[in-house]
Amino acid sequence: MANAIRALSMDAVEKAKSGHPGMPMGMADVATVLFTKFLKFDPHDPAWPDRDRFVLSAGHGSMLLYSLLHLTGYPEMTLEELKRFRQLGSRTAGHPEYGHAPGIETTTGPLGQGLANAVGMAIAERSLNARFGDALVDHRTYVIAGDGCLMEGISHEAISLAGHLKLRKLIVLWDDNSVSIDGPTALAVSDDQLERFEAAGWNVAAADGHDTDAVAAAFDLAHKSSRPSFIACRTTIAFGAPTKAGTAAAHGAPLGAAEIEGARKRLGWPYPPFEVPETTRARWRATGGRGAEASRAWRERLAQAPAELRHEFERRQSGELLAGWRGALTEVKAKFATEAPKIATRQASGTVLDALTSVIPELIGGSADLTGSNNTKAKSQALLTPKHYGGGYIHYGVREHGMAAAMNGLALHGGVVPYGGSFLIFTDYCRNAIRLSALMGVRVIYVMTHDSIGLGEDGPTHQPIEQLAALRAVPGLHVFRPADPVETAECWELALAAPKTPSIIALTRQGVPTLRRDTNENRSARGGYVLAEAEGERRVTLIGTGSEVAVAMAARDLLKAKGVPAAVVSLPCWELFDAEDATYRATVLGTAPRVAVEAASPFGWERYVGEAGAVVGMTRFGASAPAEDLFRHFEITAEKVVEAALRSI
Ligand SMILES: Cc1ncc(C[n+]2csc(CCOP(=O)(O)OP(=O)(O)O)c2C)c(N)n1
Repeated sequence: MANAIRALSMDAVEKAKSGHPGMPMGMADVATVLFTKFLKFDPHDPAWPDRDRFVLSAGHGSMLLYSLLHLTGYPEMTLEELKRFRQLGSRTAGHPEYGHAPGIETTTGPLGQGLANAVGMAIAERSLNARFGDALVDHRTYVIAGDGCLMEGISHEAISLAGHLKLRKLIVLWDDNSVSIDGPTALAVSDDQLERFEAAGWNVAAADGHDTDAVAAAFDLAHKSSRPSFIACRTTIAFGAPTKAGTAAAHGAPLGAAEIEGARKRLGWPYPPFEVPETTRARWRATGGRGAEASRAWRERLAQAPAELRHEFERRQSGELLAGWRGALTEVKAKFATEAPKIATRQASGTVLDALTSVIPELIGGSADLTGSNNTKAKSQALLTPKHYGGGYIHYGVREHGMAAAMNGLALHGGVVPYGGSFLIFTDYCRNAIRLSALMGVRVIYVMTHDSIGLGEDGPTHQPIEQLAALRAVPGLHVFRPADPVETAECWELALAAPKTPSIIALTRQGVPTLRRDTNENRSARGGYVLAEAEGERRVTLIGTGSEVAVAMAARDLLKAKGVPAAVVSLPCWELFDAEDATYRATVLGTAPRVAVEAASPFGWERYVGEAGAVVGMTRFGASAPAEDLFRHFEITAEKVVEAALRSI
């Protein structure tokens, strides 16, 4: 059965003239043990919520996954698809892509991400188990990780968090083949991985990855552990290849006709390319059929569960929020508008969360050790800990990248809605995970506070300059920068209402005035709108986001005193604004000259202000000083906006 994986993998890579045959051939035995004996799955019910999750973190070995999905009978993973490996429009992309075919649980390829996603999946499982019980939620998360995954920094964050949270249903299978691209791993790494995982609180074991009994015994032990488990599977990369086995040459290139012929001989696999004999196919199909009874029994348990529990479970799985959740926001918005507080938008966000957590019980919040700064913990939230997985708040520790990737896993698992906080500057520390949220289209909400020089004394290391531009460049990511408490509530509403889009909510540390007094309509929903129309014929349009909308409003007053009618446009979300029709955008932006103001890199603002317009922004790094001094020093002031406006009209 393992040889079927090996043959399909080398054949597909050969046909595509590109790909990674070594890893699938090396891990074929381990994967066969996992799928034939342990993994709970049903190819005909691939979205079965209580299935085990299988994550191929070493995504370059994608043919391992595709072969398994094909052989076990996932209807979409046909032999044709294997033959179209790495071709445009196929389900068999170079690296596994979430959504391309059932059975692909996450997009992997950037090494280490899958491992960290799996931590999130395992957290989601424990969380839902605490809420819905063993009858409905009781599954494992398996990961195959390679040397590369374990060398990546993110693996440290992931395994440390998993050990701390005692995620006993997480099992990592390490493809311990001592080879990566440059050659033997000894060139670059000397870690004792078993000791490393043990130090992080894991149960560890080692097995010969080609001895199926030994691998199975390690699984049995792992299932009994009260900790997450790490199984080092000693393997030979490209097992079976006569000259390339055990060498880096087999990592990422087709083996070539002669080597493949030699491998077929060695493995005792005399069949032509892409052919799997019926007896072997039948055994794999039987493996695929193993889970049907379990999934049927599970559906029966769900059907027999108390109606309220069942409906809640089904609602959460669908990703739909409880009817009426927006009502909680309506009240908060109305209160903001009436009381018109001058508060930081991070504080407004905290108030919003206090209102949301009771109406959206599936929210799982957290912060990378900045809870008090990010205002991410709602008053009612209990901590999610090994003793209480039912809690709704995670102290992720100083692990931004691990947090972001875990949130992807939480969202992918389903049944929960993750949000997590850090400083906006540290989006750079978790950028790849943010990018993958967007690539996969999952609802992950990043609460990123301290969004400009307005954070003050912490200085230029902490003051974002280019981060907004960089995040706005990510396709499919909504970057919100609300101007005041009302917009903050509106942006939260928009982030939650987009089940397939990740959001960044960039929030201030410093207080901002409440500018909006109308709350009937979510005006942020169109991305940008006229906050204050010019009194008289518009001579200039001032555009701002976040805390600089108040700067634009002050500039508008100064211009008015000079007899220059100016409009102020708040632009909290470029992506939503760009999605509006041209007429709306033209009406908002107007035909008068435009001046943008944002305490960040001007990069990208040309598109709104045009050649003739001006941008008041940051063209260098910030400095350490009180916020008001910095705005003056860097000339992000109403007076400078007025000067720019007068120059441009
Ligand atoms: C973050 C990241 N960096 C670099 C790469 C490029 N890359 C792909 S596979 C690989 C080597 C991985 O070695 P290992 O995990 O031992 O895989 P094996 O050689 O056993 O297939 C590298 C550097 C990547 N995919 N992701």
